[in-house]
Amino acid sequence: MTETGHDLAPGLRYFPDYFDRPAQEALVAAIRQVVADAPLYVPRMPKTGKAMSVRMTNCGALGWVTDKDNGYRYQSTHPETGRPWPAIPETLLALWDAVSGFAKPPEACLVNFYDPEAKMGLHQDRDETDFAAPVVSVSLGDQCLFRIGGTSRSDPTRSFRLSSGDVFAFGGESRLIFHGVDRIYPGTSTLLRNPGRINLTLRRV
Ligand code: AKG
Repeated sequence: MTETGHDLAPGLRYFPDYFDRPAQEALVAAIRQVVADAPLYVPRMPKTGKAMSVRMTNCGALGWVTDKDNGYRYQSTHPETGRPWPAIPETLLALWDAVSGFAKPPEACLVNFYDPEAKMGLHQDRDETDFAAPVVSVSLGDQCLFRIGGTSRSDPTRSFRLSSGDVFAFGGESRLIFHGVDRIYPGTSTLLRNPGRINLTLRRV
């Protein structure tokens, strides 16, 4: 674990290589258990019902979900199985304690799986009510091109190639910055059995 992060902007902290390879493997094993209990599903955009290219699940008391009829929201159960979400793995709770600077624990952990063609458009994480808490984000598996901007959609953006084990924290003045994933670089990591990337985001809701 590397707990020295770089401040990229006020409230925006980047911890390259936070998790070493054994820690990444343990985290993937924990996420496999989450997925066994709460399977990945295809989220759909509000109103249009268009499928997102990532597949998703969650762990924690609440999970972020989206569908055609009810849109973006947090709920306490999996949209397909109806079961409560599994608990957030201990390693992620420890990560939150180490990097969030926030006393209360995370309530939600969104698990995004990107296959080599998947991407995520620039957006803000603003379905939460508590913007005092940061969002803490973990990358596992193949590298991706991660883009961040400012708090207005028209602000200039910059891009980073994120690698497996990297951690980002968006808090304070950067809590509502636009961010997204422009592409995956398949074959750049041997961590996962198949090409692709897992992203985990810890949040207070
Ligand atoms: C989100 O889940 O809101 C994200 O922006 C994920 C970003 C990532 O995959 O690094």
